[in-house]
Amino acid sequence: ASCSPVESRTGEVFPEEVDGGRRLLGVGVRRTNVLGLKSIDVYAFGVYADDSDIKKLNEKYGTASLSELKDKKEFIADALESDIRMTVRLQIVYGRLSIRSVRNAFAKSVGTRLQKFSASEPSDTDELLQKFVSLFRDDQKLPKGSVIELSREEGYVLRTRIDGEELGQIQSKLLCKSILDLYFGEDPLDKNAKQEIQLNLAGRLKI
Ligand code: DAO
Ligand code: DAO
Ligand code: DAO
Repeated sequence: ASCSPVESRTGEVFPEEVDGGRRLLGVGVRRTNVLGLKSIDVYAFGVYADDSDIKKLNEKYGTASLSELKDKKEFIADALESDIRMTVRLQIVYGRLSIRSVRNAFAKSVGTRLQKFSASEPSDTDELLQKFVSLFRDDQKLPKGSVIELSREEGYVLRTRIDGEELGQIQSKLLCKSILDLYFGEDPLDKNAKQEIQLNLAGRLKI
């Protein structure tokens, strides 16, 4: 399966490859409702993974068929858990994001996942959130066209960049998983994108 680098709602175009060999698995859009009245597109995103790291899933899934894997929950759960280098690239399309709304959205989307996943692996979620928040300045601007890269590096290190400038790294399996879960976990921000990502992940096991 191959993947279109153009996100169709927003027209945003993504590189086919980033970070030295991580190839595009799928693209999608993050929308939000304002007062339940109108929906706005906040950013388009692309999800990338390192091909050789994907092969870590071969031992368990190497003999499964594509049609079996494309809907298999356990397969995605293992991809979220495994030490596979991945990058999520966010391209901002809504140019009037306030830091306050970013904070609120973030506390809701990532905060709830940290809580959910830490039920099975105890960890100080408040401290993790604090660490992550402290990467960003209160006067950070995110105009239309800004690019945020969130990546999982070897050994479960979350690396954050804005317009190519590195803000910092945090070693946490839980934080990496909570962020990736937004894009291809059980209750994803964009369901079509998740399906595309899962299908392409499965497809790359086979090559
Ligand atoms: O500003 O009135 C508003 C609505 C903004 C919605 C905020 C959604 C933010 C999503 C997170 C963006 C992270 C880059
Ligand atoms: O402040 O309500 C809160 C709790 C934690 C929110 C975490 C938000 C982090 C997102 C970036 C903030 C930019 C200053
Ligand atoms: O879409 O709900 C979401 C969460 C997106 C996570 C983005 C984290 C990066 C935030 C950067 C803020 C810079 C001020």
